[in-house]
Amino acid sequence: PSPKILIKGGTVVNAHHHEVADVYIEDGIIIAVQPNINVSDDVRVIDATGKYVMPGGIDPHTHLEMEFMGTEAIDDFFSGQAAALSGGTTMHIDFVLPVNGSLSAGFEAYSRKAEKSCMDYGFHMAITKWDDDVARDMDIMVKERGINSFKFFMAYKGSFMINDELLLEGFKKCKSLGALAQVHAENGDGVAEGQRRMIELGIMGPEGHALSRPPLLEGEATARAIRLAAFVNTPLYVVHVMSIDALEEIAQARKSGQRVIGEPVVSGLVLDESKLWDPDFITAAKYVMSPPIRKSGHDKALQGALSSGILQLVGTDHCTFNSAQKAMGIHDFRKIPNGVNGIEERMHLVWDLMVETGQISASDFVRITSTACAQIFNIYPRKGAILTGSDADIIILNPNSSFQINAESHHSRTDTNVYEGKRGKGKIEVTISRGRIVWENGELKVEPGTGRYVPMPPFSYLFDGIDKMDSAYYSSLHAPVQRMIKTVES
Ligand code: DUC
Ligand code: ZN
Ligand code: ZN
Ligand code: ZN
Repeated sequence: PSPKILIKGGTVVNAHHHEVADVYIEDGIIIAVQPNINVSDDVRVIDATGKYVMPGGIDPHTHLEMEFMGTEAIDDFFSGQAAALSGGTTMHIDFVLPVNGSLSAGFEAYSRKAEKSCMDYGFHMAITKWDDDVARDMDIMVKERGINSFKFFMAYKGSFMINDELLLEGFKKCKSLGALAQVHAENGDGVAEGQRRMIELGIMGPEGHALSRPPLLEGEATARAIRLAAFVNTPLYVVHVMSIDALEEIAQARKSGQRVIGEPVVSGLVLDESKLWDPDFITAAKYVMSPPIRKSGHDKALQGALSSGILQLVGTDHCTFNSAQKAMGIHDFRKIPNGVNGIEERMHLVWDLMVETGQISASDFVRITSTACAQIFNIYPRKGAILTGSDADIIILNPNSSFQINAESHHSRTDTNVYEGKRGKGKIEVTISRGRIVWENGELKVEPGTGRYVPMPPFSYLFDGIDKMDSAYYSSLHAPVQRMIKTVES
């Protein structure tokens, strides 16, 4: 049984409001949020005076123990989650990969991997091919397994990549199920061509990674996915927006009224590509992820888009490989396993980068690190809020303390950290996961098997009224075509 806890005197921050109040927790649930709550002696009291009490972070984009590029991501559902909790993230949504093309088998495999979980988690699912079995399994995933989002890879030619025909089929299916379509937006054929060019030029090092897949390939795929989603009239979620090119497509689509969501990741907000030119291979290779970390300037633009609301929430794409794994690509950048860390660092880095600099408020911080994710994936207000009845996933941040990041002291299993040496203001001193204090005084208290699967129901607000848009689309067609559509539909 989880203890009774009273968090006293902190500033309770939600996305919609903040106030000085106490928070009382029992059995993993928030029982009361109000000033001056009195409790009996058996209640653990935490003094949060002068500190921020906020919903735990939700990372919408992780890859724990993913089989990828001939190896497996080194953080599993226990180590990755332990790292997350030490950095104030109390839930993540991981991407299930199909097994031998089967979504059901993929779901079973990931459910087994996740049995050792120490915090709550949900699943998206990747769609890597198209046939009747996949379409039927999508129904089962949505109706019986709690999955309401499907990701399509427009890159990774020869493995995950799908073509426009499949993208259209997939988008239509998503729409019929009330599930959100997500895209990894890079032009995979363009990337293959870019890689050939590098090899011809004899550029085999990590810098070849950035040079072979420039922002314009991300912009092209983002634009294509947005237009195909408009054609099907279904909402679209663009994962890891890394460039101004992609950002501008999203901004334009949103301006025209299209329901497009854009997710930058911490590496794209904080880092720039110069590290890929480091003469030491491992130092450079640890920054290899896709889409690549861009030139300085893209980071600032992404920050601005986040503060102005063009982009809505921050993920990480946490997908860690150690130095030995990164060394698989020592003679050929195409073989460097793609991925960077971030699940542990996201909350601290975003606070320091965005709130400390005055780009956003504390309430905005809660929105982009937690609430928006819960709303988009339809688990709000169980998650993403400090409200009576919500799960007690809570962090306490001391704005006057500071953090420092290095591989030696982090909790991830990987032996490097792309944020090595970074310091900043704001320190997450306490993390509470469904009513259990799991991070306090710099100490983790986690147990495998305590995390729960959070099913995500379809039909979020993103779909409400979207068929009215259908009529707008139909009415823009010529009258005879409209009559034909009506005949076919009736
Ligand atoms: N990009 C990465 O860097 N890693 C995992 C998958 C992806 O698309
Ligand atoms: Zn207020
Ligand atoms: Zn991706
Ligand atoms: Zn990813």
